[in-house]
Amino acid sequence: DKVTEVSEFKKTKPLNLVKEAAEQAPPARDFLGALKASYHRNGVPALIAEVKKASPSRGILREDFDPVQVAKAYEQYGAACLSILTDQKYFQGSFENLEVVRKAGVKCPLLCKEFIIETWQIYYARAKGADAVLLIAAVLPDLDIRLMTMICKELGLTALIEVHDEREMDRVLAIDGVQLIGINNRDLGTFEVDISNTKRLLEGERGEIIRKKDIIVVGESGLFTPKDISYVQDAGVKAVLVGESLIKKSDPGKAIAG
Ligand code: IGP
Repeated sequence: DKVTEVSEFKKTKPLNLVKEAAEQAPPARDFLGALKASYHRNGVPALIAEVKKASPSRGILREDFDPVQVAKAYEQYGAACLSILTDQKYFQGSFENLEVVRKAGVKCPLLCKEFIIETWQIYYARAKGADAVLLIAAVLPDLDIRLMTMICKELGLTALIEVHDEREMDRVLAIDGVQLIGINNRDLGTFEVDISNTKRLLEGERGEIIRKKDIIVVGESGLFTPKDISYVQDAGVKAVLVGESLIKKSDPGKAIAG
Protein backbone atom coordinates (compact mmCIF):
# COMPACT_ATOMS: atom_id res chain seq x y z
CA ASP A 1 0.00 0.00 0.00
CA LYS A 2 0.89 3.68 0.05
CA VAL A 3 2.67 3.49 3.40
CA THR A 4 5.18 0.89 2.19
CA GLU A 5 5.52 2.58 -1.19
CA VAL A 6 6.42 5.88 0.45
CA SER A 7 8.84 4.32 2.91
CA GLU A 8 10.59 2.49 0.06
CA PHE A 9 10.86 5.77 -1.81
CA LYS A 10 12.25 7.54 1.22
CA LYS A 11 15.16 5.13 1.45
CA THR A 12 16.58 6.38 -1.82
CA LYS A 13 15.38 9.96 -1.39
CA PRO A 14 15.71 11.03 2.23
CA LEU A 15 13.69 13.98 3.51
CA ASN A 16 16.58 16.42 3.74
CA LEU A 17 17.49 15.91 0.09
CA VAL A 18 13.89 16.13 -1.08
CA LYS A 19 13.42 19.34 0.93
CA GLU A 20 16.51 20.80 -0.70
CA ALA A 21 15.22 19.87 -4.16
CA ALA A 22 11.86 21.46 -3.33
CA GLU A 23 13.54 24.70 -2.31
CA GLN A 24 15.64 24.77 -5.46
CA ALA A 25 12.76 24.05 -7.82
CA PRO A 26 11.42 26.95 -9.91
CA PRO A 27 8.79 28.76 -7.81
CA ALA A 28 5.23 27.47 -7.70
CA ARG A 29 2.61 29.14 -9.87
CA ASP A 30 -0.58 30.47 -8.33
CA PHE A 31 -3.05 27.60 -8.78
CA LEU A 32 -5.84 29.19 -6.75
CA GLY A 33 -5.29 32.55 -8.46
CA ALA A 34 -5.56 30.90 -11.88
CA LEU A 35 -8.91 29.35 -10.93
CA LYS A 36 -10.28 32.65 -9.64
CA ALA A 37 -9.06 34.58 -12.67
CA SER A 38 -10.61 32.07 -15.06
CA TYR A 39 -13.94 32.11 -13.23
CA HIS A 40 -14.09 35.89 -13.18
CA ARG A 41 -13.07 36.16 -16.81
CA ASN A 42 -15.56 33.63 -18.15
CA GLY A 43 -18.39 33.49 -15.64
CA VAL A 44 -18.38 29.69 -15.81
CA PRO A 45 -16.53 27.31 -13.50
CA ALA A 46 -12.77 27.24 -14.11
CA LEU A 47 -11.63 23.95 -15.62
CA ILE A 48 -9.05 21.73 -13.99
CA ALA A 49 -8.48 19.16 -16.72
CA GLU A 50 -7.11 15.85 -15.57
CA VAL A 51 -4.24 14.02 -17.24
CA LYS A 52 -4.96 10.40 -16.36
CA LYS A 53 -4.23 7.19 -18.18
CA ALA A 54 -6.36 4.75 -16.21
CA SER A 55 -8.60 4.51 -13.19
CA PRO A 56 -9.52 1.66 -10.85
CA SER A 57 -13.18 1.83 -11.80
CA ARG A 58 -12.76 2.17 -15.59
CA GLY A 59 -9.40 0.58 -16.41
CA ILE A 60 -7.35 2.07 -19.26
CA LEU A 61 -8.97 5.31 -20.40
CA ARG A 62 -6.65 6.03 -23.28
CA GLU A 63 -4.48 3.60 -25.20
CA ASP A 64 -2.18 6.15 -26.84
CA PHE A 65 -1.76 8.13 -23.61
CA ASP A 66 0.93 10.80 -23.85
CA PRO A 67 0.89 13.13 -20.83
CA VAL A 68 2.64 16.05 -22.54
CA GLN A 69 0.46 15.90 -25.64
CA VAL A 70 -2.74 15.79 -23.58
CA ALA A 71 -1.56 18.55 -21.24
CA LYS A 72 -0.71 20.85 -24.14
CA ALA A 73 -4.05 20.19 -25.79
CA TYR A 74 -5.93 21.00 -22.56
CA GLU A 75 -3.96 24.20 -22.14
CA GLN A 76 -4.51 25.25 -25.72
CA TYR A 77 -8.27 24.83 -25.42
CA GLY A 78 -8.57 26.91 -22.27
CA ALA A 79 -8.09 24.76 -19.16
CA ALA A 80 -7.24 27.03 -16.21
CA CYS A 81 -5.19 24.36 -14.45
CA LEU A 82 -4.23 20.72 -14.92
CA SER A 83 -4.38 17.73 -12.60
CA ILE A 84 -1.63 15.18 -13.16
CA LEU A 85 -2.16 11.70 -11.76
CA THR A 86 1.03 10.54 -10.09
CA ASP A 87 -0.36 7.50 -8.27
CA GLN A 88 1.09 4.45 -9.92
CA LYS A 89 -0.83 1.56 -8.49
CA TYR A 90 -4.42 2.55 -9.23
CA PHE A 91 -4.06 5.17 -11.94
CA GLN A 92 -0.87 4.17 -13.78
CA GLY A 93 0.47 7.64 -13.22
CA SER A 94 3.93 8.79 -12.17
CA PHE A 95 5.88 11.70 -10.77
CA GLU A 96 7.80 11.57 -14.00
CA ASN A 97 4.62 12.57 -15.84
CA LEU A 98 4.35 15.60 -13.59
CA GLU A 99 7.97 16.46 -14.22
CA VAL A 100 7.81 16.09 -18.01
CA VAL A 101 4.64 18.18 -18.28
CA ARG A 102 6.26 20.91 -16.21
CA LYS A 103 9.45 20.76 -18.25
CA ALA A 104 7.56 20.80 -21.55
CA GLY A 105 6.73 24.44 -20.88
CA VAL A 106 3.05 24.05 -20.03
CA LYS A 107 2.05 27.27 -18.26
CA CYS A 108 -1.13 26.11 -16.50
CA PRO A 109 -0.55 25.50 -12.80
CA LEU A 110 -0.32 21.77 -12.02
CA LEU A 111 -2.05 19.77 -9.30
CA CYS A 112 -0.18 16.68 -8.12
CA LYS A 113 -2.90 14.03 -7.86
CA GLU A 114 -1.57 11.64 -5.28
CA PHE A 115 -2.74 9.91 -2.14
CA ILE A 116 -0.77 12.04 0.29
CA ILE A 117 -0.32 10.49 3.69
CA GLU A 118 3.05 11.95 4.68
CA THR A 119 4.64 15.38 4.53
CA TRP A 120 7.55 13.88 2.59
CA GLN A 121 5.26 13.53 -0.44
CA ILE A 122 4.46 17.25 -0.41
CA TYR A 123 8.13 18.21 -0.69
CA TYR A 124 8.58 15.58 -3.37
CA ALA A 125 5.63 16.93 -5.36
CA ARG A 126 7.09 20.46 -5.17
CA ALA A 127 10.50 19.17 -6.22
CA LYS A 128 8.87 17.64 -9.31
CA GLY A 129 7.17 20.89 -10.26
CA ALA A 130 3.76 20.74 -8.59
CA ASP A 131 1.90 24.00 -7.89
CA ALA A 132 -0.85 22.36 -5.85
CA VAL A 133 -1.42 19.11 -3.98
CA LEU A 134 -4.51 17.13 -3.09
CA LEU A 135 -5.23 16.42 0.58
CA ILE A 136 -8.00 13.86 1.03
CA ALA A 137 -9.95 14.35 4.25
CA ALA A 138 -11.06 10.70 4.22
CA VAL A 139 -7.49 9.50 4.76
CA LEU A 140 -6.04 12.34 6.87
CA PRO A 141 -6.72 13.26 10.48
CA ASP A 142 -7.45 16.96 11.14
CA LEU A 143 -4.02 17.51 12.64
CA ASP A 144 -2.33 16.28 9.47
CA ILE A 145 -4.51 18.51 7.33
CA ARG A 146 -3.52 21.48 9.52
CA LEU A 147 0.18 20.67 9.37
CA MET A 148 0.14 19.90 5.64
CA THR A 149 -1.80 23.09 4.86
CA MET A 150 0.93 25.05 6.65
CA ILE A 151 3.71 23.26 4.78
CA CYS A 152 1.94 23.96 1.49
CA LYS A 153 1.78 27.64 2.38
CA GLU A 154 5.50 27.73 3.13
CA LEU A 155 6.24 26.12 -0.23
CA GLY A 156 3.85 28.37 -2.16
CA LEU A 157 1.62 25.38 -2.98
CA THR A 158 -2.16 25.54 -3.11
CA ALA A 159 -3.80 22.80 -1.01
CA LEU A 160 -6.94 21.33 -2.55
CA ILE A 161 -8.73 19.63 0.29
CA GLU A 162 -11.08 16.90 -0.83
CA VAL A 163 -14.27 15.90 0.98
CA HIS A 164 -16.99 13.46 0.11
CA ASP A 165 -19.64 13.81 2.80
CA GLU A 166 -21.07 16.23 5.36
CA ARG A 167 -18.92 14.96 8.17
CA GLU A 168 -15.70 15.56 6.23
CA MET A 169 -16.93 18.96 5.05
CA ASP A 170 -17.64 20.02 8.64
CA ARG A 171 -14.20 18.87 9.78
CA VAL A 172 -12.51 20.83 7.00
CA LEU A 173 -14.61 23.97 7.55
CA ALA A 174 -13.35 24.03 11.13
CA ILE A 175 -9.72 24.25 9.98
CA ASP A 176 -8.18 27.71 9.65
CA GLY A 177 -6.44 28.69 6.45
CA VAL A 178 -8.44 26.44 4.11
CA GLN A 179 -8.97 28.27 0.80
CA LEU A 180 -9.91 25.54 -1.66
CA ILE A 181 -12.22 22.58 -1.09
CA GLY A 182 -13.02 19.85 -3.60
CA ILE A 183 -16.25 17.92 -3.33
CA ASN A 184 -15.74 14.47 -4.77
CA ASN A 185 -18.91 13.05 -6.27
CA ARG A 186 -17.32 9.62 -6.36
CA ASP A 187 -17.35 7.44 -3.27
CA LEU A 188 -13.75 6.21 -3.07
CA GLY A 189 -14.97 3.03 -1.38
CA THR A 190 -17.69 1.95 -3.80
CA PHE A 191 -16.74 4.10 -6.88
CA GLU A 192 -20.37 5.15 -7.12
CA VAL A 193 -20.82 8.62 -8.60
CA ASP A 194 -23.63 11.04 -7.77
CA ILE A 195 -23.23 14.68 -8.76
CA SER A 196 -26.02 15.76 -6.41
CA ASN A 197 -23.41 15.18 -3.72
CA THR A 198 -21.89 18.55 -4.63
CA LYS A 199 -25.23 20.28 -4.25
CA ARG A 200 -26.09 18.59 -0.95
CA LEU A 201 -22.81 19.58 0.68
CA LEU A 202 -23.24 23.23 -0.29
CA GLU A 203 -26.75 23.66 1.01
CA GLY A 204 -27.79 25.70 4.04
CA GLU A 205 -25.36 26.69 6.74
CA ARG A 206 -22.36 25.02 5.06
CA GLY A 207 -22.84 27.15 1.97
CA GLU A 208 -23.04 30.26 4.13
CA ILE A 209 -19.81 29.46 5.97
CA ILE A 210 -18.07 28.81 2.63
CA ARG A 211 -19.21 32.16 1.24
CA LYS A 212 -18.29 33.98 4.44
CA LYS A 213 -14.82 32.45 4.46
CA ASP A 214 -14.43 33.13 0.74
CA ILE A 215 -13.54 29.48 0.08
CA ILE A 216 -13.49 28.34 -3.54
CA VAL A 217 -15.23 25.01 -4.13
CA VAL A 218 -14.32 22.55 -6.87
CA GLY A 219 -16.88 20.05 -8.16
CA GLU A 220 -15.02 16.78 -8.76
CA SER A 221 -15.80 13.62 -10.73
CA GLY A 222 -18.62 12.34 -12.87
CA LEU A 223 -19.07 15.57 -14.85
CA PHE A 224 -19.78 14.83 -18.50
CA THR A 225 -22.17 17.31 -20.08
CA PRO A 226 -22.62 21.11 -20.17
CA LYS A 227 -25.76 20.41 -18.14
CA ASP A 228 -23.68 18.72 -15.43
CA ILE A 229 -21.40 21.77 -15.31
CA SER A 230 -24.26 24.24 -14.95
CA TYR A 231 -25.85 22.02 -12.32
CA VAL A 232 -22.75 22.22 -10.10
CA GLN A 233 -22.30 25.90 -10.92
CA ASP A 234 -25.84 26.56 -9.67
CA ALA A 235 -24.92 24.62 -6.55
CA GLY A 236 -22.10 27.12 -5.94
CA VAL A 237 -18.87 25.76 -7.39
CA LYS A 238 -16.43 28.08 -9.13
CA ALA A 239 -14.23 25.31 -10.54
CA VAL A 240 -14.62 21.76 -11.82
CA LEU A 241 -12.25 18.82 -12.05
CA VAL A 242 -12.89 16.74 -15.16
CA GLY A 243 -11.05 13.59 -16.16
CA GLU A 244 -12.76 10.71 -17.88
CA SER A 245 -15.15 12.60 -20.14
CA LEU A 246 -12.27 14.52 -21.77
CA ILE A 247 -9.46 11.98 -21.82
CA LYS A 248 -11.58 9.37 -23.60
CA LYS A 249 -12.38 11.63 -26.56
CA SER A 250 -10.37 11.20 -29.73
CA ASP A 251 -9.30 14.84 -29.38
CA PRO A 252 -9.29 15.65 -25.64
CA GLY A 253 -8.42 19.32 -26.20
CA LYS A 254 -11.22 20.01 -28.65
CA ALA A 255 -13.60 18.19 -26.33
CA ILE A 256 -13.27 21.16 -23.96
CA ALA A 257 -14.73 23.49 -26.54
CA GLY A 258 -17.57 21.08 -27.30
C1 IGP B 1 -11.88 13.26 -12.09
P1 IGP B 1 -13.70 11.95 -13.55
O1 IGP B 1 -14.93 11.21 -13.16
O2 IGP B 1 -14.02 13.22 -14.33
O3 IGP B 1 -12.69 11.13 -14.27
O4 IGP B 1 -13.02 12.42 -12.15
C2 IGP B 1 -11.38 13.38 -10.66
O5 IGP B 1 -12.35 14.02 -9.90
C3 IGP B 1 -11.04 12.00 -10.05
O6 IGP B 1 -10.02 11.44 -10.82
C4 IGP B 1 -10.60 12.07 -8.59
C5 IGP B 1 -9.56 11.33 -7.96
C6 IGP B 1 -9.57 11.76 -6.59
C7 IGP B 1 -8.63 10.40 -8.37
C8 IGP B 1 -11.14 12.84 -7.63
N1 IGP B 1 -10.55 12.66 -6.45
C9 IGP B 1 -8.66 11.24 -5.68
C10 IGP B 1 -7.72 9.90 -7.44
C11 IGP B 1 -7.73 10.33 -6.11
